[in-house]
Amino acid sequence: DLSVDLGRGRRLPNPLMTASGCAANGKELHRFFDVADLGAFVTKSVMADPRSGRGTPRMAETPSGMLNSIGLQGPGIGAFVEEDLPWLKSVGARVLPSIAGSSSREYAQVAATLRDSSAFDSVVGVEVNISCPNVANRGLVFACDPMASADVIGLVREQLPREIPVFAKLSPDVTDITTIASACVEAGADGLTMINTLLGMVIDTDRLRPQLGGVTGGLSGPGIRPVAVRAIWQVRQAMFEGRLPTVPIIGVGGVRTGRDALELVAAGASAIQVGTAVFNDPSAPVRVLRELCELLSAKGFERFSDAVAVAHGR
Ligand code: RRO
Repeated sequence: DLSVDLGRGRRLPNPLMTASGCAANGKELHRFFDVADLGAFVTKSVMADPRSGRGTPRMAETPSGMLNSIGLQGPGIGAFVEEDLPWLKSVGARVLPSIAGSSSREYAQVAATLRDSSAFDSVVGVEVNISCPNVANRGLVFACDPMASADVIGLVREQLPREIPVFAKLSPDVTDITTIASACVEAGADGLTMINTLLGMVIDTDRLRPQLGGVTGGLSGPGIRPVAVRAIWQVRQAMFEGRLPTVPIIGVGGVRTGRDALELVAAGASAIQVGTAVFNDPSAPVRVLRELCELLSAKGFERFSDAVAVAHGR
């Protein structure tokens, strides 16, 4: 049994998802596998208006993974609900849209537009991205400040029907991730997605200038997996100790194989997102699901949920 409880009575058939930003609106990946086979499809964070993002170059490869300074490029929520969401619905995907804003009002506006859209019945939850590293103030104005995070989450929660779980996507670039996690859950988040990219920078040693147009960027891929494992572990531990209510954690960060996924699951993740790995292997999300399944059976787990947080030994 691979099914996953997302909260608010919402169950997914399996724990594998795309990670926001790495699969745009789904059409690219649907050429390689059926996106309806995933537990959920997570779309690129969408804001109120269309945005072209930061100047190029805005991607760099490093030995530890990929650095991006995209800067929230996107079609805006209007085009998203008119084109992208209906297309995802037409192919039978369960959609977890990621939303963003530059103020809590903008987040609320985006959530309300989503709620009122004709294809909203394909939405299984909403991921609130409070941690984009590539906007003014590094986007971390929300993710680093418990009150600002709570404000955004509370306003978004108010816009959405009861049966839609709200996930807060957290940044690893904070002093104490459990404080932010706790503020989000108290404000109404039904779950947490950990982690967004880790702030980094690359210098071109020929030109002796920053390699990315945006100077700094978000690091994703294998190098951040131990950071994701640590963040998930710390927040799950805080839940065990009653420092915050127990809610589902979606794990994301450098997962390329079923074994990588199991590491995040053992730390406390109830679902797994695969992002950067799709650039090398577009079918990575379904391959990881297959590998995870085989690994769980080989280890004698009858239900996926029995493996969640197993490394805590409780
Ligand atoms: O668009 C981006 O630059 C971006 C976003 Br919204 C995010 O949440 N994380 C990231 O690494 N890049």
